[in-house]
Amino acid sequence: MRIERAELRQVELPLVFPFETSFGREETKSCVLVRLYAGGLEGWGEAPAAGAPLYNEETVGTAWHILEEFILPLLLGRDLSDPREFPPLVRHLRRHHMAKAGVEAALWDLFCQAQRISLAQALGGTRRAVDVGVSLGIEPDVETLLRRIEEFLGRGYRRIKVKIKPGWDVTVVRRIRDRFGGIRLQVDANSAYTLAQAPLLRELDDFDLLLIEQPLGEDDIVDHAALQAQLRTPICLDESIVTPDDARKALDLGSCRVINIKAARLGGLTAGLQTHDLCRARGIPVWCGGLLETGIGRAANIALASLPNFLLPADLSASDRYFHEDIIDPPVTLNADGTITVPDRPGLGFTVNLDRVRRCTVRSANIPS
Ligand code: OSB
Ligand code: MG
Repeated sequence: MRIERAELRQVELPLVFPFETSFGREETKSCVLVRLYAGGLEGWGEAPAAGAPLYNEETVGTAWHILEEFILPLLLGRDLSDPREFPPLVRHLRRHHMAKAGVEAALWDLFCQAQRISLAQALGGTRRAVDVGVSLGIEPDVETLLRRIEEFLGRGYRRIKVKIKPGWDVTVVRRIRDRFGGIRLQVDANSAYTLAQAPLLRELDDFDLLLIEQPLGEDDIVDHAALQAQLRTPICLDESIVTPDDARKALDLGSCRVINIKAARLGGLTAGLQTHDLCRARGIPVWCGGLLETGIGRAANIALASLPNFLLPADLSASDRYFHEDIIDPPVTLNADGTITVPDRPGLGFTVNLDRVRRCTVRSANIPS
């Protein structure tokens, strides 16, 4: 399939409610959408870099620059016979994983449409529906967070993840357990602690959490190994795992017992698949993380989460948890049993609503222009 041309769009969608983590507060979702044209078809992908380099080093600005100046010029005019041919083409460009992942997702969408198969089928998915949860941010006070949790449990979510940071951790988790009993509960620190705070983190062992996500440095796997040796609760790494090889090293060191897979953080769906397979071979459960994706990025995550070793609920919620109006039709909805159905239509399995995409576009470019 010859990739003829591309369109980039920076979009901004107001969030239904602000999302605060240990690294900052977001009120608007920004990202770069990649649209590729080939053989009368078009494929869509999302580079979920945010406005500021807080979760990782990328931003919408860096993603745009790298896509426009480096990645797309390498791809356009080329004939590919499989999306897996893309990562080797851009391997010499260091990092910029989210920018690469946006293009790779659009390629998968194109190839799946051409073969008339769903993305889940192309990736080797085995589930018709995926178990999901909701990720809730830091709130001005604990009562507000408890009300949010109650609201989402009421909507049918059966796993709750809460963001923690020093000063918003053990007491908050205790209040959640006191109020809601034995719900499936996990926490995410986004690198807010140091190994010196191990005694405090050990207090979390009393609350039967599914896991503690990324307590220490975003580039660390050594201190995490020391911490895991002192904790009963499994550590799950997110930020620290940016390649499948990082996963191997972290598992060799004992830095974690669970891995959060975000294809965008790893540089694309192919690296996501490789990380999944590696963990599966070593008996390590994985789950699908999220980056507040629009429906375009979410659709790809749903397909990936249908693979067999995704054994814990995903950070994939219905469109209405994030946006008043998503940019895909139909929007993603939650089933009564707390799952999201994996679409079986060709490609992403949802239709991109061009009208809504246009309305939230703040910058666009055609390549070549
Ligand atoms: O660390 O998992 C994270 C959102 C933005 C950046 C980092 C993270 C998150 C989430 C939200 O936890 C997951 C989602 O619902 O998309
Ligand atoms: Mg995380």
